[in-house]
Parts: sequence; C-alpha cells; structure tokens
Amino acid sequence: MSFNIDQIELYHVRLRLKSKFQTSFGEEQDRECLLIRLLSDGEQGWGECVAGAEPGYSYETVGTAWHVLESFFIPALYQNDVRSPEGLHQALRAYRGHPLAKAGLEMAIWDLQGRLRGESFAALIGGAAARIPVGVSIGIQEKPEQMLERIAGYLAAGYRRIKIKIAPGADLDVLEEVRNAYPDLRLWVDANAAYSPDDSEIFKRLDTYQLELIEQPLYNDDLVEHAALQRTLSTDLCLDESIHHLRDARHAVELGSCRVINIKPGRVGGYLMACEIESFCRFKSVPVWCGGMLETGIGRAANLAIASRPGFSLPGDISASDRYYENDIAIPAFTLNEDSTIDVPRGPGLGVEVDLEYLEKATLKTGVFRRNSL
Ligand code: OSB
Ligand code: MG
Repeated sequence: MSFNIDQIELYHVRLRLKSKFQTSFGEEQDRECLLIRLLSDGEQGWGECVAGAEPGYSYETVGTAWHVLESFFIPALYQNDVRSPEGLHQALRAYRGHPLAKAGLEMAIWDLQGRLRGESFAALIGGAAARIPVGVSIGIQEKPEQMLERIAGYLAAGYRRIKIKIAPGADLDVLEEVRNAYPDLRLWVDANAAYSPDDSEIFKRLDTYQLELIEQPLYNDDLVEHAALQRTLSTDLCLDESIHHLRDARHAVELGSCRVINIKPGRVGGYLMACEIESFCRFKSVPVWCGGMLETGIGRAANLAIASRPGFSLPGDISASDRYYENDIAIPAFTLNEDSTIDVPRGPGLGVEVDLEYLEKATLKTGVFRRNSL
C-alpha cells in the first residue's frame, strides 16, 4: 500500500532516567533522543532516533541527527516520493553514515504503513514469537555492594538474565562478588570497547566467571583483534559496536571475531538491515539478541517486534518501562511477565500510542517540515 507523506515533525526530547546509567564511555541521568512523526492521509507514524546528547556510544548525537534529517534525509524523502522502507533507503543511498538517523525515519515509515494496513510491525517484518525473553543491563556502580543491591532488585522484579557494564577498574572485584552471591545467574558483561589486547591478564580472569558472553571488549571498530582474543577464550565474545552492516557480520563470522551478535536496529541503519543480519546469522547458526539504547516505549515497541523473528534466540536488552522511566512517552507501558518475557505489541504499526501531553512537557525543540514548503 502506498501513501503520501505530507508533513514530518521532529521532537528533541529529554526524559529523566530513574537512575544514572554509567558505562565505560560516559554517564547519562537524562536520556535525550529524537522522535519523528510522519503525517499522511489522516494517519501518522512514529519513529525514534536513538542518538543521545553526546557522541559517546556512536558519533551521532541528537544535534547531528536533526541536521542530517532536516538538511538531507527529509528533502530526499519528499523529492523521491518515498512510500516504503525500501524506498527510503533507495532515496538515501547517496548519503553515507548516520545510521541512527536513518533507522529512526525507517521506524516511522513502518509504523505509518502498519497503521494504514491495520497490521502490526511484527507481522510486517516476519516476526513470529508472541513474547520475547528479556534481561536487564545495569550500569557501572560506584561500589560492588551497590551492584549486588541492583541485581537483587531486578531479580526480585523477575528478570532472569543480568548484564553488567564493566571497565578497567570496575570489573574483577565486582564480578567476584556477584558470582559468589549468585553462582547460577545467567550473567553477561559489556565493556563498550574499554579494553585493549594488553589486558590479557584481565581476560584470563574474566574467562573463569562462567559468563554467558563478553560484549565488545575491544575497540569499537575492530574485528581482527577480537578474533585473536576469541581464540584465547572459552567464553563467547559478542560484538555490538563493531557491527554496522551485513558485511561486518559476515566478516566477523568468517574471522571468528565473536560467536554471538547483538543486533541494534539503530546501529545498523534500520530494520531492513537488522533483518538481513538476523537471517544471515540464523543460516550460520550464530545466536543473536536485540540490544537496547535506553529507548522510550516507541523504540522499545519496535525492538520487541524485530526480536520476534526466529533468529533472536538469546534474551534481549529490552526491559519493562518502569526499569527506565517514571513516565514513558508511549502508552501502554511495557511490563515484565513472570517468565522474564515481554509481550510483542499486536496493535497496528508499533502498537503503542504517544502521550502527547507528556511529549509536550518532555520536548526541548520541535521542527515541522511540510512537503510543499521545501
Ligand atoms: O552497549 O548495549 C549497550 C545503552 C546505551 C548505549 C549502549 C548500550 C546500552 C545498554 C542499555 O546496554 C540497554 C537497554 O536499553 O536496556
Ligand atoms: Mg553493548
């Protein structure tokens, strides 16, 4: 089904996180992101660009995403009369990089398409599962006791898989305590590229904690050093930052850089690419899971949909709304089931509505771009 997008709105929003989220690259108390609304034929579509306030995880920020959307992507969308996610990428093919901005726009098109057809995003992209196994990702804490407290809280809330952020100086001590307290916990660690191959002594120790995986220990753009490291470890490595495209996934598997891949639709430039990577990994029997970017309920709805494809065999970083925010911008809120799963939304499009009153309160800047005003 085709449609005519005639207005695009950008919202730079800021939401207070319930607790500070610290990683090896920085800390966030307020999550900033960009929400995108498309208007067409009396219907709307929402997307979330997961760029943040600072270029920490990615070089993109809310500011760079606003710039490329306003100056290049939105004009290209109108000029090429984009009417589908595939058409969007065709229209943007000359523009290198900025995957988070591209993915946000793609998400909004899927939502619009789903709403117009009365079909869920999950159905449109080949999802099958009705509920997604999930875990929680915990930021670096000042003291190991605080980490134990946070873990106890999330286990009590029903999460059955815990990922903790690590960095040099905040790794072995905390793991020692966590493993002593929870010998059987499904435990992952994520270094967000904080180590170098010189840290081989630390890796040897990390290898003794029965971790289910070690995420992105080395450089954010590396496949080769990860392959050398994987050969020395029995624990599975998982790549996040290094995988931007199907090609990277292919190279990582060929080189042996990892045995697991974290798929974040934003990082790979959208849902179509995320599906390609998932299909390839399924063919190669490489387990994948859906990563998170502290999304609002809009982005998390999309993550749940993609994670319902069959290759997503490990629990995602898709937690319940109350793990992130006091108030979420999307309704209804996502809640955790007793078996540490979250239901995939079934309504048309993303299956969530935006709380416009709350959106207005959370918005720092708005932009409106009409088709014929360009
Ligand atoms: O590396 O997985 C990451 C959040 C922001 C940037 C990078 C990462 C993360 C998370 C949070 O781990 C996962 C979530 O959204 O729950
Ligand atoms: Mg990660």
